[in-house]
Amino acid sequence: MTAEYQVDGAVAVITLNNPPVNGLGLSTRRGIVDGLNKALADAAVKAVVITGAGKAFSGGADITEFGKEEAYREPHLISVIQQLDLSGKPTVAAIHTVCMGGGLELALGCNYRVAAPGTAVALPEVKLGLLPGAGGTQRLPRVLGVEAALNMIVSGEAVKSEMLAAIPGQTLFDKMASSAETLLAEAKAFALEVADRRPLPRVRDLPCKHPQGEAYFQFARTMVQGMSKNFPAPVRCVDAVQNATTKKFDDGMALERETFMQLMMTPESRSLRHLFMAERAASKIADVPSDTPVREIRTVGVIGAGTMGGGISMNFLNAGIPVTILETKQEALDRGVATIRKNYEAQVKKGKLKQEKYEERMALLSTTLSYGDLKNADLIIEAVFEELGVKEQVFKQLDEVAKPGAILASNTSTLDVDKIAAFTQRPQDVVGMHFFSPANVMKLLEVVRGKETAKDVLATVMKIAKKIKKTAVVSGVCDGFIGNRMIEQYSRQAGFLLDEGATPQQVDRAIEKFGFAMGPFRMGDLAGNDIGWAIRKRRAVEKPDMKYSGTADRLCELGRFGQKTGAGWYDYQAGKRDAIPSKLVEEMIEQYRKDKGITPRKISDEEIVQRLVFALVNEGAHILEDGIAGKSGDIDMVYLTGYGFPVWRGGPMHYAGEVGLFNVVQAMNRFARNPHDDAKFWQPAPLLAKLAAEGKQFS
Ligand code: T1G
Repeated sequence: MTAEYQVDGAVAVITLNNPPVNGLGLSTRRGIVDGLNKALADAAVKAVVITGAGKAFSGGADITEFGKEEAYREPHLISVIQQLDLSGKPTVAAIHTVCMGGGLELALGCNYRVAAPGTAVALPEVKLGLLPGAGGTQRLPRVLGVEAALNMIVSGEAVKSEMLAAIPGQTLFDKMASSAETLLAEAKAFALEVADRRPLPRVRDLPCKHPQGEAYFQFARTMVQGMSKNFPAPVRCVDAVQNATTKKFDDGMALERETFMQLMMTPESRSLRHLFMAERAASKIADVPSDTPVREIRTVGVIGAGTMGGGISMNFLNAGIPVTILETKQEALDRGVATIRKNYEAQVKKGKLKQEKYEERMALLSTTLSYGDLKNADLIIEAVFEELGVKEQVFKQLDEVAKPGAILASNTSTLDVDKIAAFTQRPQDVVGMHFFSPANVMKLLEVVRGKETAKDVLATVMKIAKKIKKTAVVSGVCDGFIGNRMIEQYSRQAGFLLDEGATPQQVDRAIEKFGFAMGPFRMGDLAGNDIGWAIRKRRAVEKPDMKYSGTADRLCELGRFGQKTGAGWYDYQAGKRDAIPSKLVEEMIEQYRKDKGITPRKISDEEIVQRLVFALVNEGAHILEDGIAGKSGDIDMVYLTGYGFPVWRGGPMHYAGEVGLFNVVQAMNRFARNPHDDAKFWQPAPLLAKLAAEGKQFS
């Protein structure tokens, strides 16, 4: 069992030992009960200390058990805590490092709690679309006070143990240890001190009141509802904590349990649990062992001080890593540095960045016009003009000057990383690092693995991505990698919907109601419609049979590139970003339909959403078949962190599973029969058809 028992004099010690964070899986739960029974049966034992081995007291329920039958096998965590409640000998939780979710609930079931400073304490269940399901909503308010407890439960955020110990009147911690190193000894000594104290103090016996109960909870409920309209769990947390102040303990517990089981079954919680696992799984690469040695990244070079180069540089400066930016002209360097300064100054003005932090970061930045100054850089990222010839110049120079073992990365979003690698004598050190604009804001980083890219290069880039707070997803080499390859099909469908009778605002409204941050036409106006225009021109040469609506080209021929030209799919007033439906664009679309002999029809929002989202799903399935993405969860992470897909729907591939792949395929068959659509595209990808036929999901 993954909980050890030993006796030290009159104190028994139960040590949770289920690496990496002592998740309360079945074997751990059994180990606790087993240890408790031994302690109760041993007359020499006067008190029991429970603590955690390694880097956590406990990270809570074992998320690797979610969805498995072990999670539902007795002893449930609630049953374990009931044994603590019924214990005839004092139990002391010795808490350190991480004490979260069920781990905190376990500690709350003990008679006493001794904490080391610096311990991250949280009830993060709400982030999984749940609420604490083992008494957290009933016990935490009893020891921390209703308002502090409710804040922790609704936010799910971690609070340091010493902050909680400072809350007036708190009885969460009976004693603060002087350090994590001395915690166990101090907890044992404390256990001996209280060994004979009776009655044993139980959190459940404490009163729980709020002086203006009704009014306070009404206010809390209104606030929480306003902030979490797409998530049911937060407001249920408010109900549960209110129950702690109005109902008997056992009744409050029963209601908490009932709510927990209900929330477990919600699509929102399934999405959040899926994304919690997908985010952690994304950093694992099937054929790159997690103990692959990584290269040290002490200094970074960035080629290009444009929008991307500047944004990329800020990521490393923010992580305290020195950056040297190289440009070909001094004024380009000056412009780039001025933009970085402006971005930081804006954050300082908003109070998001301290002045001294800003100065610290700028002190890490240097600039140069000479490649020779990059000779010591451990990682060099080029962010120059998106044209193969220009990339060739850059990588040939880098090959000359970069030190052996330096990682050479390209920020390309559409070019072939293998071709770029072939410009050097060291293709094994070349990788794609595709940042998304604005690079210092967007969390997504597509790590493009060339066929020669070395495994330790990948492991290094995945590690440095975590350090600069990016969600890194590995992509193989293909046109558009993962995100842009899928968004191209999504955009094609958006164009066909206009041909067939929808307006840009109807399409945007429908998909934004579904939950996207921004519809395809507002997105085009923001990013620039000329980007798609250039890609379609390339397509016309490379893939002449790839069908598009002609409306986007006509829009660009009118010079309506979007916000940057003051008009795009929508009209804009000077200096404003509000998208105003454009009569001129609607007439252009109507004329296009006439030219094509298309009689417009009324298109439902449901069809709009299905065609846009299932286009992502079908292309995503092809991407999985081609091995461009290793896991469907990776594709979901790309869409969540790079394209504004609604979190509560879990990403396109997860969402397809929620709809049912059978139903997705049926819808695609309907779309294939539409003469104005692209029947060839709507042939279900073989992987999708296979899974649908077997009644399975992508993950
Ligand atoms: N169970 C099992 N494994 C876990 C885990 C957990 N609860 N939490 C993290 N891991 C794994 C993670 O997958 C990774 O594995 C490794 O630990 C390091 O994680 C009844 C039902 C604890 C603060 O939501 O917030 O209790 O990749 O990279 O940055 O009310 O993980 O190494 O193989 O994040 O140091 C509530 C979620 C569950 C805590 C550590 N608990 N975890 O952060 O490392 S629901 C949570 C975290 C519950 C009860 C309900 C963080 C962390 P691998 P990491 P980290």
